[in-house]
This record gives sequence, structure tokens and C-alpha cells, in this order.
Amino acid sequence: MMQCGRFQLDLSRPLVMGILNVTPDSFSDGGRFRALDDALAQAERLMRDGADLLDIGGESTRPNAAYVSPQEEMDRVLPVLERLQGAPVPLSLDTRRSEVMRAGLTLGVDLINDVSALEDDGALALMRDSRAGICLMHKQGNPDSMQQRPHYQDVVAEVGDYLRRRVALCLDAGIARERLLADPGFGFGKTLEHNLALLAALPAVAERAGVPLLVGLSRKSMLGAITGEAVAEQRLGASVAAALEAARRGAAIIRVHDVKETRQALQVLAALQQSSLEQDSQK
Ligand code: PT1
Repeated sequence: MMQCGRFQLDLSRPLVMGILNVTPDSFSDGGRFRALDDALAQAERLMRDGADLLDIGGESTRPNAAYVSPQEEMDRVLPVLERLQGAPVPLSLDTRRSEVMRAGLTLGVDLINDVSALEDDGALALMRDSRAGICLMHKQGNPDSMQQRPHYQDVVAEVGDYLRRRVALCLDAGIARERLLADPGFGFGKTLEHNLALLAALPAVAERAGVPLLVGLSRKSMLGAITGEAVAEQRLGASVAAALEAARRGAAIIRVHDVKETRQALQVLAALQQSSLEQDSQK
């Protein structure tokens, strides 16, 4: 079981985290009110499709993303969090800024999903004094330049050991291990080769980190590189396949855009695993 704010999550089966981006693409027309309405409609849809958690983010951290001020980030996400308060599923806030975390925690978010693993000043102390879950992610470099020259001697060992050190820092601060998740950070300062090595060796990463893993592979450029599909929205098949392979390798939570399709794939996997368990017990 994982402690996640208002919830205790059973991680014995992989859970699906639905992505809710509140970023400028969603402000194209109609300004902030329209953006809020769109975000709430998307949240409803993700929950209807069976999302086990919602991940709300106001700063894009994809490669080469533009800078967003902390104030702008808060202006985007806080109204959404306010309206989603008391939602039937855990609300995750995707942010690397401690002032945004503080505001989110005040509004009752259940999980802080931090792509910089609480490296921002004040983030660790803030999380120590809350009961929210925490996802600690690895990245090399920063989104503006991280894909320029990713380099590792041994990507699995380096990412795993970084996660283990960030987990240790949290434990030393008095944060219970049951509140922690780790994430190898697919696409964050990694070549296709690095990403594939990490996915293949996911159990070794989890063992090094010492906490359950959350993974995000949905629509990422590594899937574009594999398939030759340049349009992110057209990578559904690759995204579902990647999610399924991550689940087969023990990922606890899978962060996705396409909740319904991912759940179906995971249901097929669960049925198959159940069947082979029953066959084994008949021998
Ligand atoms: C992730 C993640 C995230 N990814 C967690 N949070 C993003 N815990 C945002 C590309 O290569 O994997 N784990 N929050 C989105 N980031 C990216 C990175 C999006 C790379 C796209 C790419 O296309």
C-alpha cells in the first residue's frame, strides 16, 4: 500500500494516471475561462475512462519547452485544483517549484509529481510537513537543453543510484518510504538507446530505487523514433505497447494520455497472468 494524501493506494496491480495538461495549447482560443472549462471537461473524461489518478501540470517539461514563470504556472493550475477538490481519485500536481507545491498542498493535492526530485529550495521541508505522496523523477540537464548531448557510462546504474539517493534524502528527512515513488524519466536527457535500456531493465531500476516505480512513456519522441511516426497524437499503438511492457516489468503506476486504451491492455495482461497462475497451481 502507498500513502497518497487522502488515499491508500493498492499497488499490487498497475494503476493508470491520466495526464491533464493546463498549458498554452489549451489556451489557443477564449482565454482563461475557456481553458478552465476545457481542463475540467478533460478531467471528467479521464475519470470516466477509468483513470486511477489525475496528474495536473501547468509547465511543460518536454524537450525545448518555453520558460513559464511560477506565477503563470499557478494561474494555470490552481483554479483547476480548486474545482477538482474532493475528486474521487487522487490528484497529483506535476511541478518542480516549491511555491507551486505549497499552494497545491493547501488545496489538498494528494501527490506531488516532481521531475526534479525535490531539488528546488524548500521542497523537501515542505513535503516532510505534509502527508502527500511524492514521485521523485530522474532527469539529466534541463528541458531547454537536455536532449542536446545525453551521456551516461551505465544508464541503468546511474539513474537507479540517483533515485536511491533522492529516496534516502527523503527518508533521512523523516518522510515515510510508503509515500514515495521513483521514476526513471523517459525522454529527460536520454537517447533512444538510453530509454530502451531503462525500459528493458526496469526491475533493476526499481530494486536500486527501493520504492515502486511510476513511468511516463505516452506519445514520447522515443516512440516516434521507433515507429517513424512524427505526430505525437498518432502514437497510440506504440504508447499502449510501451505501457504494457512497463507493466510486465513491474511498473506500479503508468502515466498516460490514453486512459481507456491503456486500461484495456492492462486488463488483458491481468487476465493472462491470472490464468497462468491457475494453471501453475493445478500442476
Ligand atoms: C514523466 C513525465 C512527467 N513526463 C513523470 N512526470 C512528462 N513523473 C511530464 C518526448 O521525448 O515521464 N514522469 N511529467 C512529459 N515530458 C516529456 C518528455 C514529454 C519527453 C515528451 C518527451 O517527446
